[in-house]
Amino acid sequence: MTQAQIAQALVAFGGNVGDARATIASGIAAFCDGQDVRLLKRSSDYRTPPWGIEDQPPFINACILVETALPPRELLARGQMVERMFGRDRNRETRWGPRTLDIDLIDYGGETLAAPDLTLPHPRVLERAFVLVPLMEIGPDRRIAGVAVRDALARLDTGGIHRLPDRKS
Ligand code: A4P
Ligand code: MG
Repeated sequence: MTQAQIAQALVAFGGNVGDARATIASGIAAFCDGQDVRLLKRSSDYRTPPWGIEDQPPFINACILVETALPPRELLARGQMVERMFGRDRNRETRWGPRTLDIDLIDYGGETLAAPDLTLPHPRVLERAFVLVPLMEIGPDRRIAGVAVRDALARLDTGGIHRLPDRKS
């Protein structure tokens, strides 16, 4: 019997339409089924100022560390399926604009890939405090594109990013 390759991946969740905290909680539960994708760590939720297009409501962001037997493109497809489950419709939105749920693959086992449908590590992660602040909680020493999360974050402005208390379940 061949053993599936197991990899660790970092995955970022964000949203700013509707009850984004509830959507992210349900989205993480749907993404991590405990079989193909196992949740190892989850950051707190953060309220973050909008990046890219500033004239839109604040986002809620969180990051997770998972263990998975899925190859990178299948993990991406799983994220896109979960985005659709929570009402995301790419045809009706603008790049960097408001969305119910955005799921980005930040890192997959340290692999590098540069294809239109999937770039690894995520190309804009080192510029984004809204990803790096939650990542600090789950892996400050993890290296992304050769840079430790804590060092990448030290270069950025974290103003306006607030950790939110745990939700009552
Ligand atoms: N794609 C390529 N590489 C990846 C990857 N590593 N992970 C492709 C996920 N997707 C990847 O994504 C566009 C295409 O990127 C996909 O078809 C996929 O094949 P999308 O989610 O449809 O489009 P998008 O999200 O509007 O564009 P983009 O550039 O991915 O936007 P971002 O980077 O996700 O930005 N401000 C705050 N504070 N918090 C946020 O969460 N999010 C955005 C969206 C803007 N501002 C924000 C936040
Ligand atoms: Mg995206």
